[in-house]
Amino acid sequence: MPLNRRLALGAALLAVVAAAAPVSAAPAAAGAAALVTRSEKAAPPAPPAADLQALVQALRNTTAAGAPGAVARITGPGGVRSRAVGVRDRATGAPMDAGSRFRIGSVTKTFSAVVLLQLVSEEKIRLDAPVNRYLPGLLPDDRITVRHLLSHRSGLPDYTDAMFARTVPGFEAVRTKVFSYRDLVNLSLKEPRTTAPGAAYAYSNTNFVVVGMLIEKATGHSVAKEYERRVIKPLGLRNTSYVHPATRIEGPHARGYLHPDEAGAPLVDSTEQTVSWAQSAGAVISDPADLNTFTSALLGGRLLPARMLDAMLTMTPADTTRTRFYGLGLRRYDLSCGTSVYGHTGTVQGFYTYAFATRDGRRSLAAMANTSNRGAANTALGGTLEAAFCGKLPAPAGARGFTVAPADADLRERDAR
Ligand code: REX
Repeated sequence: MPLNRRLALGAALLAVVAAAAPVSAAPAAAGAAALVTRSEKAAPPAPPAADLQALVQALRNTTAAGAPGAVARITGPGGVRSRAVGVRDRATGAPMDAGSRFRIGSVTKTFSAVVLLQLVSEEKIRLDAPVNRYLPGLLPDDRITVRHLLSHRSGLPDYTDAMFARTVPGFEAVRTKVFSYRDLVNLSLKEPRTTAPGAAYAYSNTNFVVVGMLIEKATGHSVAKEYERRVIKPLGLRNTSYVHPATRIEGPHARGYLHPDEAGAPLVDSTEQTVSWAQSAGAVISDPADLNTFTSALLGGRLLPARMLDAMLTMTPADTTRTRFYGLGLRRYDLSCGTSVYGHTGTVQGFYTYAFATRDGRRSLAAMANTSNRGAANTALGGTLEAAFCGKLPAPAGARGFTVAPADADLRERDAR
């Protein structure tokens, strides 16, 4: 075997050993099925150059699949590149552009996880302590820990499954509502738990509603204030805000369009809503530049001490393809070229989002389509990851490969139930 290959193999073996250590030292980390499949610390090879034509193709595929518009922005050592197709406002015909704000949905979970892990590093909260230690009597099981919430292993059911079983009526019923966190937890507790604490990954918005409660309890401040002082201000994110329960998106923004369940029914303009149904699980507003800054800073180690970032990066499989993983408020996608990217996806009515960066934070991608309840458009938007980090054209719809693994697997799993 050539020397360079032997060295690479040796490094890979060391990496496996290094990765295994924190798991055995912290068995509560993620339950019985916990698996760290590779070292998140080893320096990976630089990913292939981004392909801008492929990026535009992925965006066109997204509009062909039913999104009025789509946009992507890449930052990296090569500079900033952004591309947009279609419209951000169907009424005025205004073109989509990279300066538009939008609702980032569950990318909010990464913001909430960062704040919570800062509180852990300040010793205000312990990752493996029961949630009920901080919020006495809130949860029906003292074995549910803070880490279970952040890794979607609490077994707390997702109240949004019932809430949005019928897409447009479900949305219209909550669009101007203001829920307390406790209202949302109570909705969840009406249903049977999905797993025993720690037993398995099961994506649930309830987990990050409770994370919001923990943040407010430990700091005595609103999550809005903590996002502001711990993330938004330090990173200078000028177009990022948490305005719950205000319904408008201030400043230049894309309008969001929800696909009804009924084939052929007209799109519903869903731009204005409280997003009270999601709050700390999904109500942040941002733009592509700020999302690039956020994911690059996070993976670059500028938001959390190394120990906390390592905890966030301890991944377990999140689907059967073994290309999708979940850490603490953070996803990992393994792309077709071998590059792994870290970040989150988001879905709120009218908006699909991807915000990912390489392990070293040097390259990041933010992509958005101003539609939702249209899985094909979300999957097509996921093709921007292949373009940005693998330099590859996305596989055509229906082909075997990365892009056919549903980009919204968590939503589809739940829709199928
Ligand atoms: C709720 C329904 C979607 C959306 C949801 N969003 O749970 C959270 C999120 C905040 O972003 N999660 C995704 C609606 C999975 C993520 O982490 O990427 N769908 C829509 C329906 C289906 O109403 N009946 O598509 O707009």
